[in-house]
Amino acid sequence: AALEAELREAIESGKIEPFYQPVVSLPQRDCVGLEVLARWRHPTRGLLGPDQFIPIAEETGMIADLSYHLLRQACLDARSWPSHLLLAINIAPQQFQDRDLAQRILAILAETGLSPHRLEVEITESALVRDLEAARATLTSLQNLGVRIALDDFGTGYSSLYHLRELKFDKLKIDRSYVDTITMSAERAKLVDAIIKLGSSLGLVTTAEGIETDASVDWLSDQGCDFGQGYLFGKPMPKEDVAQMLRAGP
Ligand code: G
Ligand code: G
Ligand code: G
Ligand code: MN
Ligand code: NA
Repeated sequence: AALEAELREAIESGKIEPFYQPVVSLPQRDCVGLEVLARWRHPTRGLLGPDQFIPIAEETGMIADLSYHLLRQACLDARSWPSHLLLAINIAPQQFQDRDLAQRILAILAETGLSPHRLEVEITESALVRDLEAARATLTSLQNLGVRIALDDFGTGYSSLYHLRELKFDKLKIDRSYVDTITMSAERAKLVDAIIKLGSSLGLVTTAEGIETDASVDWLSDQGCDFGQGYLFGKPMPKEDVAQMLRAGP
């Protein structure tokens, strides 16, 4: 309960900060975008990760405020990056119950001056199960204005062909629990290969998350995976480090 009150104050005073993790092309490893990952600079507990406050924000109805605050900040930061770089942001399943989600996101893009073509929204399938028609309407409004939609954490949770059939996504993100084991387990590798092929046959680009080794890069790009993300290319970092990375090259 104490943390809840502190979280509310932190959101309002801008202490929830966007960190950014590079997304790179495979096999070239050119940075093509950055994913926003929330961090809380807590005055006494140090830098807190999303697992320590996103669930609280979801339970207490603060997740929407938190997300819109982060999105606004991230759009302002992204405006100073080269214009080919995409900004990816996570939207919680619960936010899909807000009928104004697409309008709110588009209003923030307009207010900050970031082109919708530079934004990618990452959702998990839990966002789709409660009300598929509402989710379809939200996704379509965003896509019609040029925002891309990525299906995140694919391979965990539902991983339903039904969702792939019923909704049009732009990208599949393969969960890191698969990626870090592909070079150790032949069975995992076959599943990852199947996800990449499934994605490309449906016209979706694929990103593998959690890449930590050169061997994974080689294997994934041989299978046709388009993009990668992971500590091998860069950890989530504050905007100052992004600016430095972009000056230096990854
Ligand atoms: O479609 P557009 O011309 O804006 O694409 C710009 C660059 O972004 C291209 O080089 C393409 O390879 C890359 N790209 C296309 N789709 C995606 C995507 O969904 N995510 C990311 N990160 N890059 C993409
Ligand atoms: O950043 P890692 O660095 O610990 O993030 C863990 C998970 O938390 C990510 O996989 C992502 O799904 C979730 N996450 C991170 N930032 C946000 C955010 O701003 N909003 C939501 N809904 N989830 C986030
Ligand atoms: O949205 P979500 O699953 O997509 O975000 C990525 C999460 O994975 C963040 O918590 C981030 O800190 C973490 N992460 C990113 N790259 C790596 C990696 O190479 N290894 C591991 N173990 N975690 C990673
Ligand atoms: Mn994500
Ligand atoms: Na993920």
